[in-house]
Amino acid sequence: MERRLSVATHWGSFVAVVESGRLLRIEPRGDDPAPSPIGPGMVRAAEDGARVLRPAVRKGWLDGLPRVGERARGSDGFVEVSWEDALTLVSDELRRVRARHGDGAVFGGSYGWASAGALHHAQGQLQRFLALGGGYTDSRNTYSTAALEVVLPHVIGGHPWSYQSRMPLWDEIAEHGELVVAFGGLALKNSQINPGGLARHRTGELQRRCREAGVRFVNVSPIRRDTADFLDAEWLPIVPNTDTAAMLGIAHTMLVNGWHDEDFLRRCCTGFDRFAGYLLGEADGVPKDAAWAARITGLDRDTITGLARRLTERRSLVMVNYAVQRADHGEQPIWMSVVLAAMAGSMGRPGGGWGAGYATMDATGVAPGRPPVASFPGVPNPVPDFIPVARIADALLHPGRTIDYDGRRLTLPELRLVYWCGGNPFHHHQDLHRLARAWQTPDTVVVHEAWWNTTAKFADIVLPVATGLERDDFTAGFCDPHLTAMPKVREPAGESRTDHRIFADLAARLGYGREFTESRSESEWVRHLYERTRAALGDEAALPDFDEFWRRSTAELPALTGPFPGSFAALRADPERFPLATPSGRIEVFSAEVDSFGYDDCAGHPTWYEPAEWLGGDLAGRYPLHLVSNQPASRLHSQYDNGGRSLDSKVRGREPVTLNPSDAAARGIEDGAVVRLHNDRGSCLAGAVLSDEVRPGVVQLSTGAWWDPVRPGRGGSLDRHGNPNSLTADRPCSRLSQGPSALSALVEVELHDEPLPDVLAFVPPPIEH
Ligand SMILES: Nc1nc2c(c(=O)[nH]1)N[C@H]1C(S)=C(S)[C@@H](COP(=O)(O)OP(=O)(O)OC[C@H]3O[C@@H](n4cnc5c(=O)[nH]c(N)nc54)[C@H](O)[C@@H]3O)O[C@H]1N2
Ligand SMILES: Nc1nc2c(c(=O)[nH]1)N[C@H]1C(S)=C(S)[C@@H](COP(=O)(O)OP(=O)(O)OC[C@H]3O[C@@H](n4cnc5c(=O)[nH]c(N)nc54)[C@H](O)[C@@H]3O)O[C@H]1N2
Ligand SMILES: [Mo]
Repeated sequence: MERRLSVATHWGSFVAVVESGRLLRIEPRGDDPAPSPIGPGMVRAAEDGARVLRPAVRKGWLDGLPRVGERARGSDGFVEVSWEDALTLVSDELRRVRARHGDGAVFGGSYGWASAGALHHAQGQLQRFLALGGGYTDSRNTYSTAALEVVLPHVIGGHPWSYQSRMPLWDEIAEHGELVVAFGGLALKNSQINPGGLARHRTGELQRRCREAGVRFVNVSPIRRDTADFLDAEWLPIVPNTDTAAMLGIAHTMLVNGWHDEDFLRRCCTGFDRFAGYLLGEADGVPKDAAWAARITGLDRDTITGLARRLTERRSLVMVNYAVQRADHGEQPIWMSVVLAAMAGSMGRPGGGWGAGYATMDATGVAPGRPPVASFPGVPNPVPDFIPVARIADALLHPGRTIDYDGRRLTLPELRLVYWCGGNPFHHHQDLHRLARAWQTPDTVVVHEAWWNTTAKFADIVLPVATGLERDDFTAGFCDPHLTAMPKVREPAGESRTDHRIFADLAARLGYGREFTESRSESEWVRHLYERTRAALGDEAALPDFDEFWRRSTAELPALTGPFPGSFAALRADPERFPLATPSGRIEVFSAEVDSFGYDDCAGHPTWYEPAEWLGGDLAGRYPLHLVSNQPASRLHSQYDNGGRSLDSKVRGREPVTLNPSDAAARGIEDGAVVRLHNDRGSCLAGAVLSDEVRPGVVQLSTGAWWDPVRPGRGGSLDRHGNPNSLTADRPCSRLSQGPSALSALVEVELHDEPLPDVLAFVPPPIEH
C-alpha cells in the first residue's frame, strides 16, 4: 500500500510516496506552479554510500594527538564508536575546554542553511545547547549579504532585512512600473529557494505578468540568462565588479543634465551636495562621467547616458542582487543603488524606486512578510564575543589580532573547540586551502552531518544526523504564508539521530537536560510550537488545531499588511512626520557616521574603489578570466550535490563551468572537455560548457560541488571535482562589513589533457569498524 506524505524543504513542498517504510519517490505538488527539480532528486541521496551511519572519531584525535600532523584533519581515517562513547567524548571535551579556556573558546557561530523546520533547526538547537552550557563565541551576519546588512542600516535605517517590506512587490511593479534596471539580473534559478520552506513557486509567473503589462527590463550582468527569456530583457554585459562605476556614470549624467529629482534629494535625503562634489570630480579631478564609466565597465557611453534619461523619465525601479555585494568593496554597489534610485525620481512612488534581492529567493517581491511562527526557543548567550561570519579562518589563524567592524574594534578570540551543525564551511568559505590550514589549530572539531561531505571529513568527531525527511516537524518559509507539515517519511539511516536528541543527551550528561528539553519529547515540541503559533495568531486567523493541521498537512497564515516602518512613500509624503531610523531621519547619501570611522576602504558616501581582482587590474595579465561563482541551479549550495538533479548536471563527473566560445577557442577547449581552472591560491577541474550567454572574459562555475582536494591545505593543489572556493580569495569586502568577497577572483583556464583522476568527493574516508 502506497502512502503519500507531505515534504517541506528550502526548495519547496513535495509529496513523498512511501511503501512499507520505503521512500519510493518524491513528487511535485499539484498546486505548485513551478516546482523545483531538486526535490525529486533527493531520493537518490537519501541512502547513498556517502551517508554517515554511525558516530566516528578521527584516528589521530582518538590517539590523543589532536594537533599532531600539520595536515591531519582532512587526511586521517576514522574509527566508528558507539553513541555512548561518542557522547562521553563530546561532553568531556566541552567540559575540559570550558574549564581550561573559558566559554568563549567554544565556537558555535556555525553558519549554514541546514534544513527547513520550526523545531529541528540545526543552528537553533546548537546555540540553545551551548548557551545553556555557559555560552559560546558567535558569528554575525551572513555569507549571503554581509556587506548589505552592515551598510544599509547606515543609509536607510532599520533592521538590516527591513528592506524586504519596504520595496515594491511584483504586483505593484506590474501595475505601475515601466522600467526595471536589474544590476546582477533576476535569475529564476535562484527563485527555486526560500529559507525555511516554500509552498508555491510564484516568482516566474509574477515576473511574466510584469512583462505582459509592458514593463521593460534591463539585465546588467555578465550573464545573459540571469533574466528569463520571456522578459525579453536588454542585456548589458558589464565587466564584473564594476556596477558602482556604471551607476556613478548614470548619476553624473543625471546631475549635469539636471534630470535628477532635486526635490526628493533636498527634502528626503542628506548629504547629496558632498556626493555631487565627488561625482563632478571636485576633489580628485576625475569627473565620474559616462565616458569614465564606459572605460571601466565595458558598457557603451551612449548606453549609460541613455539609462540616465530612461530612469528619470519613466516610473523606474533600480534593483541590485546579492552577488554584486559578495565582492571586494561590496558595500558600494548597495549604497550607490539607493542613491541612484533617490536621484531617479521614482523613490517612494508605486512600483518604482529601489529594491534588493528580487528573485534571489521566491519571497522578495512576492509578499512583504508573514506573521511570526514559533520556533525552538533560543536563550541569551552569556558570552558577548562574536566574529564577523566570514572571518573564521582569520580567527583560527590569528587569535588576539584586532580587526575593524562597523566602527568597532574586535579582538579575534582563541577558539579551542569548533562545533559545526547545519553548515558546510568546506564548501562555503573562500580560499579553502587557507581554511584547511586554519582548521588544524583548534583542539577539537565536532560536526553533525548526514553525509561524509568535506566538512565531515575535516572533523574530529562526526555525529550522524537524521535528515529533514527522517523526523517530524512543520515549517513556514520567509514571507511564505503557508505552514506545512513535515511528517517523517523514512527512518533515519544507520544509527543517525536528530540534532535535538543528540543535544538533549549531551545536555543530560552535562547536568542541564531538563532545561534544554523543558521535559518535552520531540513530538510534544512539534505540537507545542504549532499550538503556540496558533494561539499567538488568535481566533481571527482560524488556524486548525494541531491534529487537524497534521491531517491536512497545510494551513494558510493570514496575510501581513502594512504600514511597514521606514516606508519610502511615507518619507516622500512627509519626511518630518515619517523620518527613517537613520541619524538624520533621511536617506543618507553621505553618512557622517561611516565617514567618522575613517576607513580607507569605505568612505562617507558611495565611492568607486578598484577591486583587488578584476579584469581592469594588473593581475588580469596573468589571470585573464573573471570567475563568477554564483548559486547553482541544480541544488542548494552543497546540499544534494549527491542528489539526482545535481549528479545529472555534471560533465564527466565534474561540476560544469561555462565559458564564452571565444575564450574557449583561444585555449583549444571544446564543449564537454575537462578543464583546469587555476590561480595562485588553487586549482580545480571542471567540465566545459560553451555558451555565448556568458560575457567574454568571464567564466561561470557554481558553488557547492563537494570539495575534493588532492592535498588539502597545500596552496595550488588540485580539486578534482570543481569547487570554486579552491580559487576564491578570503579577503574582507572592507573594514566596515568584513563580509565575504567570493565574486572578486581572477583565474586562468586550460585544457586538462592528463589522465582524469577519480572524483572521491562522495566516497567516505577510510573507516575502521
Ligand atoms: N564562491 C562562493 N562561495 C559562496 C557563495 C558564493 O556566491 N560564491 N555563496 C555563499 C552563500 S550566499 C551562502 S548562503 C553559503 C551557503 O553555505 P552553507 O549554508 O554552509 O551551505 P549548505 O550546502 O546549505 O550547507 C548546509 C549543510 O547542512 C547540512 N544539514 C542539512 N540539514 C541539516 C540538519 O538538520 N542538521 C545538521 N546537523 N546538518 C544539516 C547539509 O548536509 C549541508 O552540509 O555559501 C557561500 N559561499
Ligand atoms: N537554485 C538555488 N537558488 C538559490 C541558492 C542556491 O544555492 N541554489 N542560494 C540562495 C542564497 S543562500 C542566496 S544568498 C541567493 C543569492 O542570490 P544572488 O547573490 O543574487 O545569486 P548568484 O546566483 O550568486 O548571482 C546572481 C548573478 O549575479 C551575477 N553577477 C555576479 N557578479 C556580478 C557583478 O559583479 N555584477 C553584476 N552586475 N552581476 C554579477 C552573476 O551573473 C550571477 O548569475 O540565492 C538563493 N537562491
Ligand atoms: Mo546565501
